[in-house]
Amino acid sequence: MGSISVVGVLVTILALCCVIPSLATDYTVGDSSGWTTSYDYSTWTSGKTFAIGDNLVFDYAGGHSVDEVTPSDYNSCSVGNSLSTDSSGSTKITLKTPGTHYFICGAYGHCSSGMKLAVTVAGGEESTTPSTSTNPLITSPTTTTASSYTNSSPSTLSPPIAILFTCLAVFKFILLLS
Ligand SMILES: [Cu+2]
Repeated sequence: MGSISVVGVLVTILALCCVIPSLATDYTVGDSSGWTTSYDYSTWTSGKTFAIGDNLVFDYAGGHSVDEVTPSDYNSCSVGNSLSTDSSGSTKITLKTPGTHYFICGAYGHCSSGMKLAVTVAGGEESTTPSTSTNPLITSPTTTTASSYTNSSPSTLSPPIAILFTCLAVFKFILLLS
């Protein structure tokens, strides 16, 4: 009695455990305002957490562009040395590396009018092998500097696996009660 629904709940929980870490988020820069002058993008980024694999979507009218620039060009609003540029009107940028990424509008005067965006991507491993970022289970920081815990096996138990074992333990407990 009731064991089928318990199994159903367990399967649902396990499915959620597996799916949640791999979700990538699309962020529309400036929300409904889009990519424009006279908007405070530092306010827009505050409170948001950006992860590797997330996308920035810039929507804008003609006359603007999205230029990825160096920190110094971002601070000084210098145009013309951009690392990449796009003026298609809808620019989607996938955040592939941790650290801070800087974007400005390449139109003269627009950066100083507010069209500048700095996005910091969490996920701290200073790895030079981008192939590891394709596996969502390896995005958790497991660097030796970050783990000050005296765990006997710090690298063998990733968070999703730990959640899975917790789910199994709860399931066994429910079976014992029924
Ligand atoms: Cu502009």
